[in-house]
Amino acid sequence: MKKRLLVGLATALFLVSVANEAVATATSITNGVGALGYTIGTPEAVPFTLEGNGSDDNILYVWDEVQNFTLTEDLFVNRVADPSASYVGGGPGNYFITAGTVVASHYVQWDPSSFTRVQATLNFDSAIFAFITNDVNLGNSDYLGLPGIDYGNFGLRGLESGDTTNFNGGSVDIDWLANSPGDWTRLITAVSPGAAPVPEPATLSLLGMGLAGLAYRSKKRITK
Ligand SMILES: [Ca+2]
Ligand SMILES: [Ca+2]
Ligand SMILES: [Ca+2]
Repeated sequence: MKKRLLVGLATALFLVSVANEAVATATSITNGVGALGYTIGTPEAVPFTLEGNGSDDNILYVWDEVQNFTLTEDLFVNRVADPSASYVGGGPGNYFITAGTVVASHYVQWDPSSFTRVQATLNFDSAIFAFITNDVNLGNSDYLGLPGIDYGNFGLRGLESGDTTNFNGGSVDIDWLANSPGDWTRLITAVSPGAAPVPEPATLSLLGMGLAGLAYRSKKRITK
């Protein structure tokens, strides 16, 4: 009776906690040179609006966005780790990750107060597929952003030709020079073992109905 209700509640809490772990797949930033700090997380508490030169803090940030999402349309990217991979379409200048691929998304921010170069190795718990580095593709992929962040529409947020991104499995070496506004990129990885997909509303409502049913039944038994 009450025990079953408690089991139901514990299951719900467990599922909610699994959902919260959906943002934990950037594992570390190593070999850092040039920044004042290296942070896995957002520059401000969510919700917030990103602005060019809004942080200007010389800290390199990496945060996780939508996790383990099945692409419903081709996702245009700029730099791919393996151009011959089965999930890659297009060619130089118009690469894309094909619809149906399951991806995890992450964002990188380097917003120094004056011309400053940062070097670092960004490490993830799954293979890196691609970087999205230009303004148009960034804007078109903001649906993969972390809910609660308005990614803004300021120009020159992407990378410039001298900014390097060297892929190595679940890690990437970056060497970026920026000033105003800075360098922002979206990094696409394979499905992440460290993150559960965010439960869909249908799953949540089913869960709610299940709990309501359990509560009703246990109440009924107690009344009896
Ligand atoms: Ca700046
Ligand atoms: Ca740059
Ligand atoms: Ca830039």
